[in-house]
Amino acid sequence: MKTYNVGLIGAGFMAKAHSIAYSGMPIFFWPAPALVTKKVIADLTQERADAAAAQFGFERGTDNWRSVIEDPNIDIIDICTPNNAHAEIAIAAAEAGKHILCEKPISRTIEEAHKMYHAVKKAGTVNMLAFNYRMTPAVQLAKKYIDEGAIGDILDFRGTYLQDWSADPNSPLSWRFQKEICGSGAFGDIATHVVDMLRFLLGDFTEVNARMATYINERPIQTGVADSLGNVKGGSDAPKKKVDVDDQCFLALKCKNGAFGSIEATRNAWGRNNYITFEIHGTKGSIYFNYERRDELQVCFASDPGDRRGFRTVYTGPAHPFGEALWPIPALGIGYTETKIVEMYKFIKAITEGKQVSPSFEDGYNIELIGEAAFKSAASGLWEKVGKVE
Ligand code: SOE
Repeated sequence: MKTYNVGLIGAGFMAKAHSIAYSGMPIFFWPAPALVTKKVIADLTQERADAAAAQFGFERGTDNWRSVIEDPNIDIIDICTPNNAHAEIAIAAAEAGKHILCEKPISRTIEEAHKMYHAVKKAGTVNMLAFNYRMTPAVQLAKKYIDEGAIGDILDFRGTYLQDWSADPNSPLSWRFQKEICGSGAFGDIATHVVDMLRFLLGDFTEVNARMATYINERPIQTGVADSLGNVKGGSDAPKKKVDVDDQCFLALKCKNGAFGSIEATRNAWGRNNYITFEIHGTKGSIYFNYERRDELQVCFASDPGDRRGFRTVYTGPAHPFGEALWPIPALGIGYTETKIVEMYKFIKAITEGKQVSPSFEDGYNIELIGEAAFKSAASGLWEKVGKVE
């Protein structure tokens, strides 16, 4: 069986998820399309890289990410850094002819997304963006219902991504609140996941009318490099710095297929943890998904007799997309890890078969274009057209 060597850059929370996925992919998907050897992990210091290598199962650590890209034995570059490093690393990796898996969002700006897209297009290597939630079997099942016409023509949709890890004004100012590093706040960090899922389910968006708001205008400066994702340590007397990204975004969207709907996101919604939902209404029925109950898909069919009509719950299992490879009984439980393992399976399969996979850098660029139109609309107050990949 073919084995690919991976070099992973950035040793935080996402590196943990990707590392488990490299190991878990052949355990679930056997025979695997190929195996992956965790060769080298890079981080800002040698000490952190060595610690991550030991914890995540890499052969070695390095503080020099360029050496990973220059290494001819490395086939795959996996980018798990904050957003400000995506473009530089991805472009260098593409120029070195590597396959690339990159964490979302694609970049901080349209200019970066444009360059990244053209670099991978020129390289002709497999490129993937880690929008993992669409890999959830229930989301894939929703796609099946829609494509089969089971809920008819799509009329409208609403999507949410609500979390509360930054609702406390004393939760630290990590890179996720600094425009220079992240590009945008709630939009890039979490709304993009819902945009990806709804694009996957419904197709392209053409116009957007958006509102963006920042409620917590300054936060205590984070100590240390690791992102604590809001875990408050210390009091409010720590020195503070300005937040220059959106806390909350609300997008009204028009879809190419004629449907109309909304997407909203915030990381300040007390009581909501990873509340990723969508509800889609069609002429023949409706579909509802909530990631916090990710083994379930709720469906309602207009054709059911009036006295029985209502949402029914389908628990995903072996009969559903990726189900045979996952667990043998419905509702044994899909977790975050499984979504990452399915993502990894699709990525490695695409490399083995020499085919491009979705979500690709092109998808990421499209989502960045939706963001560009949304921020433009928030400033103008008008409907703005979504630009084209060029
Ligand atoms: C923080 O909001 C975060 O870690 C996101 O960056 C991830 O993409 C999301 O899946 C979990 O929450």
